[in-house]
Amino acid sequence: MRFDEAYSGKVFIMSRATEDEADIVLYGMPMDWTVSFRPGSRFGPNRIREASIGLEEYSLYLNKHLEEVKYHDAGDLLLPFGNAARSLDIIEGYIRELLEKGKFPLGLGGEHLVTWPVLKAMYQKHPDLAVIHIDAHADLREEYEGEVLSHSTPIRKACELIGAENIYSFGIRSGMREEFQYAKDSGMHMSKFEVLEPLKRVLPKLTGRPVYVTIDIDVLDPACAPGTGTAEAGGISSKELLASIHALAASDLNIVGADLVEVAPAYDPTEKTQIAASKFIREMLLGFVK
Ligand SMILES: [Mn+2]
Repeated sequence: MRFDEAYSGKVFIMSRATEDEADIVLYGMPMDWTVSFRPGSRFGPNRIREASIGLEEYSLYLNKHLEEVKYHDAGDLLLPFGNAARSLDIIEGYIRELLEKGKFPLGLGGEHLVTWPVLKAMYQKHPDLAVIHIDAHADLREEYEGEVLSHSTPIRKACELIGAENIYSFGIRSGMREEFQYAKDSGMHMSKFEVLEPLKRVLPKLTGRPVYVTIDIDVLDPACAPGTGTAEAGGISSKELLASIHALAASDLNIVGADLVEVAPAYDPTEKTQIAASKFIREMLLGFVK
């Protein structure tokens, strides 16, 4: 059993019935077992699906309707609670299969460590991969309390695997002094505090490159997205994140996969975090696959 049957039946609006019919596969990675502060992002994917019921199927920004893109919501992967290593193996194996079938993977987190196995599979398929990482946190730790499989390490691991010069981080406003020193010394790109303007400056450099886009919802100010495990004051607006997604959609990048992670619904009784997240997912579905 690959998908969690307890959650089956909830799908993002206008999902096609089968994977065969789809160019894009939306899938959940309900893992939150390595978080350093507040858990709960395992419930993110389904709350985002529920919130999608309130969305218009038409995007005024992109002048495009969800009918025009073929995607299938596969549900949440069944992951073994508490076992990070095996969970990551399951995710990596699943992404390899999707890539072999020529599908565009669009992932819903879960904690940010889930992006690491996705990147491993992506890099195997695309040796010239670049990564656009939008987040409040650098995620450049080597380990957390001795644990290398932590939600604070995925971007460090990505730098080591695919080359720091191929990693582009935006919106970063939190991390250890050592992480910022590493960012400087390693040759990666890091834009602190801002997202849209530095992103627009970088995009022409990445023309034609295969690019994976990973967005941590906590890049937003907690006023826009309180429903996340490690909220950080001083973030960007939902309007700026939408504009950034649209800048990516309008670019000449070859976007080959994406994810949105760290929605933890229990900390947001207003549900605005997952409501915003469902809109970002709609725009990614409509804009990222040409
Ligand atoms: Mn983060």
